[in-house]
Amino acid sequence: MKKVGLLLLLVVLVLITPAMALTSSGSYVHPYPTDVRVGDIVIGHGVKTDWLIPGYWTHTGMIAYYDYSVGDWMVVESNPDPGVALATLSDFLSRYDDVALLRVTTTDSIRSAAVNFALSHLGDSYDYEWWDKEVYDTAYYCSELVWAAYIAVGGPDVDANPGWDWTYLNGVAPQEVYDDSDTYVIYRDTV
Ligand SMILES: [Ca+2]
Ligand SMILES: [Ca+2]
Ligand SMILES: [Ca+2]
Repeated sequence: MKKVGLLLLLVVLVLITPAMALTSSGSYVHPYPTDVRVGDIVIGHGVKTDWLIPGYWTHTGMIAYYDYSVGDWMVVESNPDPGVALATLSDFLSRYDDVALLRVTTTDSIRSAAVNFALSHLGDSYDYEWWDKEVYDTAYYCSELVWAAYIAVGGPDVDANPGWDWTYLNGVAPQEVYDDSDTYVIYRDTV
């Protein structure tokens, strides 16, 4: 009986630990970033997908434009469902316990061109081939889209390990975008 009680306590602890950082609506609360620019890269750490994605960071997207009717920045991102699509920055931030905003060391015109490339792929499907990356494709995983958008328009290579790597193979993981010397952190919030 004592063992069952201990086990129960453990289960409860495991259940409440991530839940403590959640609001009643089941999402994380972060202060809204004040310094946001078109082409910035937003990155998140998802508790649920942590085991699956190599590196600490699990998802990334790109700041596309400010939507005055919504009153929020829009992020272009690729997720398994529905593929390449738009989300509000508020929604993006609410999904992750740890979030960061990265700025790419380049010009504003390259940043806008990168966004236009990503937007031209809206509706493309998700790519599960994480071990590889292509600039011109009809399927992208999250960090592949961000990386391809900058490469396609003559911007910097935001993959910290452009070639073969034992952890990331030939792909580009959110962690590699975070680690790359062509990006720097302008915002970070951990719940
Ligand atoms: Ca691809
Ligand atoms: Ca680089
Ligand atoms: Ca890489």
